[in-house]
Amino acid sequence: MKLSVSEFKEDYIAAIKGTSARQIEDTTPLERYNALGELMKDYIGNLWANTNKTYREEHSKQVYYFSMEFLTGKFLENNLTNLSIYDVVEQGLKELGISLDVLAEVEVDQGLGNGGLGRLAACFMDAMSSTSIPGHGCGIRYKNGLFEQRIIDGYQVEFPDRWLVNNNVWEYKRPNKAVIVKFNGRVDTYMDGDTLKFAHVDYDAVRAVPYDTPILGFENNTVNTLRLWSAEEIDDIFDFENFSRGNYLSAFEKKHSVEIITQILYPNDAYEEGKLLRLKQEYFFVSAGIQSIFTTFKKMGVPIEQFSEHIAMHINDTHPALAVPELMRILLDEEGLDWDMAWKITTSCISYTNHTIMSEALEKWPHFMMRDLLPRITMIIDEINRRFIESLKYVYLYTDEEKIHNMAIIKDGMVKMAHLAIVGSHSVNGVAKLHTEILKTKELKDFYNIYPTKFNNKTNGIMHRHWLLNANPDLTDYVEGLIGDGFKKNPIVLRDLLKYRDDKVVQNALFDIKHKNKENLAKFIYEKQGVKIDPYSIFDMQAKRIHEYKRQHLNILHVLSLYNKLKANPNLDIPPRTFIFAGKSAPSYYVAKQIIKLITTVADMINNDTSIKNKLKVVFLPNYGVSLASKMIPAADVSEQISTASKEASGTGNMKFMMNGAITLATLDGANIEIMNEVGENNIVLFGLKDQEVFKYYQDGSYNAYELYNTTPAIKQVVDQLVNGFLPAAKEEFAPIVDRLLRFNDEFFVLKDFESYCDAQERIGLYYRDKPHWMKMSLTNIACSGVFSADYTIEKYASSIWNINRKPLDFKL
Ligand code: H53
Repeated sequence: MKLSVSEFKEDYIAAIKGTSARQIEDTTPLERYNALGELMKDYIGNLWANTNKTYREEHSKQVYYFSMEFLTGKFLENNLTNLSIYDVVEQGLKELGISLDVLAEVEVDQGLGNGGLGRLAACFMDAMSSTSIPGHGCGIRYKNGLFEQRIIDGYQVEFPDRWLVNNNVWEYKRPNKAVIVKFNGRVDTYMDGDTLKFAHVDYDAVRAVPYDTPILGFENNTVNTLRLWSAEEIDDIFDFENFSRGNYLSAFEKKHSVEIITQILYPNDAYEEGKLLRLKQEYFFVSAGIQSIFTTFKKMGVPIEQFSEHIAMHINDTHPALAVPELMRILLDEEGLDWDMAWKITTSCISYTNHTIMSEALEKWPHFMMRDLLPRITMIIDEINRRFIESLKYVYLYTDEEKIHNMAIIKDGMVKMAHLAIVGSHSVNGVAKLHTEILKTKELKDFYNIYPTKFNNKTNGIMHRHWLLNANPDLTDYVEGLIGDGFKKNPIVLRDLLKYRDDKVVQNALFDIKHKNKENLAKFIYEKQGVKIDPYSIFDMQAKRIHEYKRQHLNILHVLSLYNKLKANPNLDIPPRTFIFAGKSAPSYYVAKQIIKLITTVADMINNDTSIKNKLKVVFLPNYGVSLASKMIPAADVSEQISTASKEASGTGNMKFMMNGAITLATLDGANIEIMNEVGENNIVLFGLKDQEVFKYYQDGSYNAYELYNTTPAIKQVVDQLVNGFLPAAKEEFAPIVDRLLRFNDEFFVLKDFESYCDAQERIGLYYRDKPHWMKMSLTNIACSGVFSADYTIEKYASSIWNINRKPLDFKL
């Protein structure tokens, strides 16, 4: 938008008065931040209203992205960038004696997600707006986001994330758009003429109130909506009779039982606990979301039979899979359609993304639990299942009972949500090429055989404007100076950098930018943790959820082996290295928490040992989230993407690191393979088993971790050090980790890949010492990262799944 510094200052002074009723010099940073937020909302408001008006008038097909998680982080800087007023606002504030950086720090992360899945949803929101696709998010407004992680005595300790205490300036509460969601009760049947009808009666009503956040596209005037639902009390839920009899507390009980639904985000990534409250959350936001979609649809005045020509609904993993029976319920019971028509509309509307093959992450609900909580929905699922089994009997001519049993939606008293999602949608996609291949050939093979055209791949993507433009402004400016600003809208243009691959001036400049980012991070680490790290050392980072399959323990075992080498020979000539870890463990995942304790214990030992002459440092940065990632990633030299092959569906951190010039140290897993294909094998460092080898070992059982440990001194030494008193920790402290590696035969092949990983690390050291070689690799990574922009990913979803054509909006602010 067009805005001069003086116009901004005038607007801002008025906003300060309007929001805080104080003189600017008397206001706190929070008041200043809120005033800026309100002003931005004013700027955005016009565009938002215009976008909606255009969508309405043009009957544009809308897509609704249903996700339990949206890990959006902060909005201020993104919004400034997308309105292209960052510099004007920074200058205007400066003239008023205010630092934009300080205000940006006031904003708290909107941490309504666990990790990759939630962050992907947030990146997709930005990408839909930025590519002018009419796409909106539908999720839950949790009062408590993902817990705050602190490290106390080396252990992870969880604290609540009360992100709403200071209000959320970006959202609009829309009480007039509230809807009722029904739980429990029973279903009565009755005849209406010749038709059998169903009535859900004696239910508990919960009021779902939407909070809307504008999602601004990059310099294109498009503003879509992220709608998050909150469970709130309704007057008749509050028990006045009880209250007036003096039972104050119990009068609030019902209110509490309603509000609890959106109190907390379950802190598990890729693991399902199967709790009733979680099922309630799932139905709550799906039902509320679909009801509000119907309200919008009705305003179009289009016949219901054409619903799927105007509406697409995407389900992010199986968490929103109840969209299938909920849409059926509305079409059957409220719109009066027959089953076949309702089913046709439902399956043409809904599409599903699978994010994992790990069995512990695949959702199943006890049928009895679902039937009590959602009686009508469960009836519909029963009927979908019955019809599906009938169709399978026809396909397999009743010969393969076992296959039919395994593919059923309801099996052994459990409702399998992935099966429901596949049967009820027209598209099933994986999130990286390898992942999709594994779905087709292994995990979902039977479904692929009967529905081959449903399956497709959509490799994940990232919001390059955040991870490059916002997070790394110096690199962005430099790149712009070399190749122009086309990459901001069309990041594939970053490839133009390749012509500078051997240019020493460019290499040195890129080295200096990285070095400055490293100095900033070193300063931050020193301030936060008191640990001094050398910005000339290799910054080697593993930042992601802590999980055995992601193998942070492989990384720390190598650190231990490097330490042993340095102890044996303090003059060993290696480039100094700093290993930086960050990530949260699910609170109930004991081994993962012990891995954190192992990292912090090794860190304490190494960082305090002066005999190794500062050649090695280890840091664990607490409370990993979008903001911390934005500080870390621009400073990384090495990106650790070392999951057991086949386990990481895609990964997206890998893309963010490469875009900032880090070299990926990788297994051939998830999107690492596609990164390798982009940059070439010379610009990535590979190691470890391949997916087929992993499958073979699982199948033939020929891997024996204990034997490997006994016959490989390098492995034996580090594993023993975990439990022989070498580490400054109780002797039994790390026994559970060793048990997983030896007694339980190392499910994730940590020991099997150990030597290959150590070799790869050695290569990293050699390459780093050859600065021109390293900088050439680094530049190649930046140059080839553009294809991983979520803009491209989302365009593929839009054209090949949602059947939506992008249409840039042409009004101006
Ligand atoms: O989803 C990411 C992938 C990543 C995968 C992750 C994920 C979750 O964060 C949570 C549950 C789940 O099943 C999968 O682990 O590989 O990049 C986005 O697709």
